Amino acid sequence: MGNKNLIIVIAVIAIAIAGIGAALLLFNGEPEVKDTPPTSTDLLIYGNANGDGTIDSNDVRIVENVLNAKENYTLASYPLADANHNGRIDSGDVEIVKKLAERKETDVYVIAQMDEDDDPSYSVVKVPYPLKHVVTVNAEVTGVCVQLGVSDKVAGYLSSNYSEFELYSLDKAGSVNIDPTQNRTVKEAGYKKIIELDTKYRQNGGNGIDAIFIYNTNAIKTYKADFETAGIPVIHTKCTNPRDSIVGFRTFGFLFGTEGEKQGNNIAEYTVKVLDHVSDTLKKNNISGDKTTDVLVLFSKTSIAEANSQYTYATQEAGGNVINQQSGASTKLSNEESILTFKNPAPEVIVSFTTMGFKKVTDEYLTGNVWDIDKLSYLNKSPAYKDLVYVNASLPVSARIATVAEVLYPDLFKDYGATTWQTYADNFMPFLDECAGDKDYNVKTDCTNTITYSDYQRAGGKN
Ligand SMILES: [Ca+2]
Ligand SMILES: [Ca+2]
Repeated sequence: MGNKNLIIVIAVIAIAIAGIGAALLLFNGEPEVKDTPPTSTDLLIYGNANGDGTIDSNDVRIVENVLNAKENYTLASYPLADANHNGRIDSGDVEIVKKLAERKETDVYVIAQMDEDDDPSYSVVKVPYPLKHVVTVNAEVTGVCVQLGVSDKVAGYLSSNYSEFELYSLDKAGSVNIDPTQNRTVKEAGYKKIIELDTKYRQNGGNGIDAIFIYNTNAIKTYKADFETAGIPVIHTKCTNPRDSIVGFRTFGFLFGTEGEKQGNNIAEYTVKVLDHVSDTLKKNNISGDKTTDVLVLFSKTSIAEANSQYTYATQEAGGNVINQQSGASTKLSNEESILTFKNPAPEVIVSFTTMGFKKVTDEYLTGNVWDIDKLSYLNKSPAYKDLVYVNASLPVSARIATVAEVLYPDLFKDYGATTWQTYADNFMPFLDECAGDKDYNVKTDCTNTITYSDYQRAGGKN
């Protein structure tokens, strides 16, 4: 063995030992030192001074160093060190970050995930840690809580169109539907029910409803001021946007205490793994530029996805060239011409995201809702008419992207949609086994993930 090789071997062993040392230290609760000022953050919580994916002794040390004006430690470099969010560094920041590092009860300031045009007064929200009772409005955020395994913390949810599979863990935990007549917006009945729940959970010195999770401002519309008066914080999330979901699952998982934190981190890591696999596979096969598939992205059957829609992002992460990147609000297809405006380039595939729950849809649904109902008939004017694929919008982010990647590049991602979804269901939604007839949830036989034109024909569709 030459000297050079020996040095390499020693270096490798040294790294391995350092790795073991770091692992042992982690096991004993002492994390490796991470003191560099953050350029972005994996966990949107004030007190996460170094911006990594957790709050630990590193953050405590940084906040103390900033407080003591140690060289190179300023609030400007470590803006998240302001744990009590009062614009300056003080002993209150140290107090909060120490409690968070030990996962003890405290007030915590969380950064909301919002669209640019959302009300900036929502951008930082104070909530009690850990969250014990929340309300979720919108299927997106309800799904996140279910996937985080914190259904027992969801005092109430709003939705009218869930299947019993999706509701299983919520029903089992005694969570209530705050207004079965509404799907995405809190109206009077829902507002009253939330206040009722808040009163219930304030008894015996409780905090009441710790937070309402929403997907967009439409969710609570005119009730914003009323919830402020009632002292119920509202948290925006963009948890179904691929990249936002990674930070979102870490952040909102963290807020629910150690179990939610663990599950949120695992989901975030799995999502990163799937996104990396898709982009690596595309890169390895030189799929870029002209070689990408041109896609028209629809949702809710006749709506054209806008540039910052969760569906546009999902399709782009799956390697699609989205041809309908219009700015502003999503618009509806209204006539034959509206589908023909997309011709330069023309779509090779139309991906249409439609909420189908976690169950298999019936042939009647397939023939009655897909392609041949009157208002959709103009879809058959598109040159990509028979290349329209409905993708189940209920699928979690990683499964959704894997499924779209398979739709767009079937040779490169054969079976990847189903294997990703099955892995996700097995690891993060074990309750689905209890829903399945044979007590073993199989995404291929128990769920409809996509509907193609040939599926439609097989079911008896004639258009
Ligand atoms: Ca940290
Ligand atoms: Ca402060």
